[in-house]
Amino acid sequence: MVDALRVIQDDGSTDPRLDPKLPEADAVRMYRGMMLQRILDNRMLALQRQGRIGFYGPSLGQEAAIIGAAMAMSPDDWIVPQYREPGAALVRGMPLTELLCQLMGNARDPVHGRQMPCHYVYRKGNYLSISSPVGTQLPHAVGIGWAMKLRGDRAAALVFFGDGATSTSDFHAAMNFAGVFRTPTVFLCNNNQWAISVPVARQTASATLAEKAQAYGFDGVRVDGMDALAVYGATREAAEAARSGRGPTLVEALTYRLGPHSSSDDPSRYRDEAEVARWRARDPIARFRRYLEQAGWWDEAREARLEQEIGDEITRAVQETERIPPPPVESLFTDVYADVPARLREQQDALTASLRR
Ligand SMILES: Cc1ncc(C[n+]2csc(CCOP(=O)(O)OP(=O)(O)O)c2C)c(N)n1
Ligand SMILES: [Mg+2]
Repeated sequence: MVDALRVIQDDGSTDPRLDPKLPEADAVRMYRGMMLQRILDNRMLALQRQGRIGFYGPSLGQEAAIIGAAMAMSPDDWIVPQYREPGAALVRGMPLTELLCQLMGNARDPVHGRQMPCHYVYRKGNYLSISSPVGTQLPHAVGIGWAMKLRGDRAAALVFFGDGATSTSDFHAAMNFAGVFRTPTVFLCNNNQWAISVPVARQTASATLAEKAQAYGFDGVRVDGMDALAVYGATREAAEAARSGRGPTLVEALTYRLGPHSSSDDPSRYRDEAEVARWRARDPIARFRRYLEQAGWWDEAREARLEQEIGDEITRAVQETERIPPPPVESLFTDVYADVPARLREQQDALTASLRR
């Protein structure tokens, strides 16, 4: 069905020429990352419907592309996210409660409730804050890579973006600069077939998105994005090329956005349920589970234990996060100016006085 690089077959067996031969612990960690992302999505969508968080953007169907790519990167590399990759932040070691604090915009939210929900940042894990306008993260990632190259760091920057972002001028600027200056950039395009209600056929007249790399003078590769090992292998190769001075690569991961664009969207208004069902049959998590089972690393009991463990972990984190109060009102005035200007100080004093009354 998909003319793209593929490692895990439908029955869970792998192509021996392409299998990255992950040790059991890494393979299980990859599965856990995907399961955590999926269970978290379901729980957060439910919390949003209950009015306990304001907004959520799920990754349903894209777990393999997100976790596979994130796990292919080294700790010194940077990850520049789009907005659908909390799973990648968790791979980087972001504590679940910190992620939930961002979603709730409370006093322990690293960005003090000033970002939109789902705009995670995890500085300790080299995970850049999200910028909302589509495609703007692409030049940021190329800039990070360019800085690394100038400093002589042996590291790469991975940037996530969608099929819709390939229509932006920032995509061109980033790809062109990366090609000319051979920056250590891994462009990971999650082609999930839709940009909210606009299908990918309306974004481009090219047969693939991967082939766009050719025009910028570097390699593009198309992988089955429902196959975590295919994404992992292609991203790892691209990251190694980047770190060793061979410049950027574009990886197009063919996926499908199985869920709504966000908690504010109803996709049944613009797309055919039969198309969704066709892609649902290729579920990346079910396929990876078959691979684990074939390797003799998984069974019903381990599955049940994992689900229980992740469910409990999320429950505990939600309970803890919901007890944290909102950011103090005075924080409105912090973090912007090193020396607060007089007129702002006046407003701050007026606010403090009025709060005291
Ligand atoms: C410049 C800009 N235009 C429009 C929007 C509204 N918007 C948010 S996400 C999105 C679609 C992006 O689609 P894609 O790049 O395919 O990513 P996906 O959501 O499918 O992961 C749009 C149009 C925006 N955030 N920024
Ligand atoms: Mg898309």
